[in-house]
Amino acid sequence: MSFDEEIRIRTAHCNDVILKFLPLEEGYAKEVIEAMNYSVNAGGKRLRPMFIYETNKMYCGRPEICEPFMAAIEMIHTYSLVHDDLPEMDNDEYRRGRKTTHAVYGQGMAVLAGDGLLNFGYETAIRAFEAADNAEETENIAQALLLLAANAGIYGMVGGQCADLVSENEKIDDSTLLYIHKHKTACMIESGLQIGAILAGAPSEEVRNLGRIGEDIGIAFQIQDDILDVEGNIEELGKTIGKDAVEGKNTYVSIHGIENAKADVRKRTDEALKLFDGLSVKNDFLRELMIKLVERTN
Ligand code: GRG
Repeated sequence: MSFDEEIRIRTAHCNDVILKFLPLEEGYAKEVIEAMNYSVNAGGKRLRPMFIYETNKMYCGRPEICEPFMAAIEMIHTYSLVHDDLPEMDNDEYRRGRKTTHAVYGQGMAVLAGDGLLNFGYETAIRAFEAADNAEETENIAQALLLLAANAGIYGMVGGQCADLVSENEKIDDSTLLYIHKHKTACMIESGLQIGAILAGAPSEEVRNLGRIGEDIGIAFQIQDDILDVEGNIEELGKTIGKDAVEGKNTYVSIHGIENAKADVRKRTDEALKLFDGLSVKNDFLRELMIKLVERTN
């Protein structure tokens, strides 16, 4: 089977899992639930739930425990995209190949849909307790919940988005840019890789290393995003090229130059793969997925 076919099968599996947990479009809150489901059903690569599923499988976890977290992380990720697309933030009209949530439902409803997805995400993850069979599983779920909330919150993705907003139209140094990339992008990737392992009761040393792998891959993923905005192909990317430069954004390329950016992607990827190969269990699919992500052209 080709790798693209393997990705297609796994994405379909993630979609099936997410669908099981989406709220029913009924009652007085029907409009906001429709807007929430519209955003989630718009598709996307489903990377974060895929990471949870793959590391959970590596350490022989139970699907009943990891599935609520797979759906939850995608809901939380989708809320961040819905809010990021709003006119007051990135002001985007298209996302995942369709009109953005505010373009279809209006800004007020898009804010609410994001709020709804964030809260329903946690509500969904908490449901994993219902499937816990023993004290160890209960403890693992509590630990995974804390990690999810910490990586999505003010010391994670929200913190990164804040630093990004504050530094708009300002010159920033490379440590501020690294803070933004790590928190805005890498935290939720780290979270995915670690949550699957935690839920399966993986040794804490391995969970720590998965965090370092996620940080390197997440930052490399974002640097590659910056590179593609300069060198990408419009047809392949399906979006405008050069937007960062036109808007005067601080990117890895604008601060370090394109060659250094490419070298850093390679260095971070190599470091992540070395750590990954040192784990006590293997996952060839996940290894290849990480390489494909940082080498992507779209
Ligand atoms: C509003 C709190 C808040 C945070 C927004 C996600 C985000 C933070 C901003 C979106 C802009 C951006 C380039 C973020 C970096 C992370 C990133 C590349 C997100 C897109 O993730 P993918 O590529 O998207 O996994 P899909 O659509 O495939 O799920």
